[in-house]
Amino acid sequence: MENSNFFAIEKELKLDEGYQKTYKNVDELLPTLPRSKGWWLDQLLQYQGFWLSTYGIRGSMLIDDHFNPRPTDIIIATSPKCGTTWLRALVFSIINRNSFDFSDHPLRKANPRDLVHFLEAHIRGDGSTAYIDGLPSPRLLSTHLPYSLFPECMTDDTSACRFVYICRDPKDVLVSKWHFANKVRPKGVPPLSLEEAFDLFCKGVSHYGPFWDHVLGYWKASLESPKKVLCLKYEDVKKEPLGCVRKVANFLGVPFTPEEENKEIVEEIVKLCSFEKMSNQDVNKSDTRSQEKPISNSDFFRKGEVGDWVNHLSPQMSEILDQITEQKFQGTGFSFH
Ligand code: PAP
Repeated sequence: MENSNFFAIEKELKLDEGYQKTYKNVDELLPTLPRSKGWWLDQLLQYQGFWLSTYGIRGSMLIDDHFNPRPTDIIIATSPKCGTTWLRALVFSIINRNSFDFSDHPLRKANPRDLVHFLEAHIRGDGSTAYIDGLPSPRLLSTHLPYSLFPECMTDDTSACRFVYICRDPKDVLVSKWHFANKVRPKGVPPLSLEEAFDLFCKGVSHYGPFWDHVLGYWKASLESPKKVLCLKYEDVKKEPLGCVRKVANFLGVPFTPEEENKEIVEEIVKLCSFEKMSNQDVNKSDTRSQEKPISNSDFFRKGEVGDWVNHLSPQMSEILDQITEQKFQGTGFSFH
């Protein structure tokens, strides 16, 4: 969500020349980009092939110019509504499994987005990278940015930082996104109809979309650099949560020891991060929204099911989406089945 005064406040801070230059470049670029209707408050702008809010574009340009990646960085990457909250919780609990007791775990008291920082947002904080520069290693950072928008120093084979990506059947993504949009649209703005959401989504006009190009960027990177990028599917994590948690731990170089297996730590993690458990934590039931936090914790928990699209999309809509998906993924080796 945009806060129109935020950028102005940042610019009032005395940032060094390098930042001033990036902000100037952003200012000059934004008016030149193609625009389309947004899903809630903001318009979406087409930047390097993807539809982003001004917030995302600014974040990407700041990352390009000022982010200092570390070899130990773990980037949790998602296209919105593919399981960001879930993956943040899973990776956080895998990485920190020796630091906390499961009966008194931070995930019982905090929403995952307060534990795993959103890279595009925190890159600016006070307008600089100071906040994320100060985080201890290994840093867990979350992003919605497409893989192609990351600088080479993060994506080339010489950099050791890793990306864990999760994607989901676009029919469920559309339905989840449509519900979310209507929850967070400002009061007084008429609801977004499912038909309109469907049209925008199919045209690729959704946050960080086209959805399919987002998936393909990470999928191809996972084939080219399997040690750097791991691609998961929401449906697989639902079906085989234990296997997927082990896979993520292996990928991140922190496999479960036989002792941990005996103590059923993997089972504990899966239970702690399950939709049922998380959506019932008091902190995640909070539906308080404010100008600083326009999206409440409870907005990230709806049904958490595979295939809920069937209750919303017409057979024709689902057929069209399946056709687009088939065409886009043809010959890539990727599919949702
Ligand atoms: P974001 O990308 O905007 O941060 P994200 O967390 O990816 O949102 O999406 C929310 C979806 O994940 C919701 O899906 P639904 O609308 O189809 O229900 C939400 O219910 C689901 N979700 C949240 N937490 C979990 C979880 N622990 N397990 C499974 N699904 C979850």
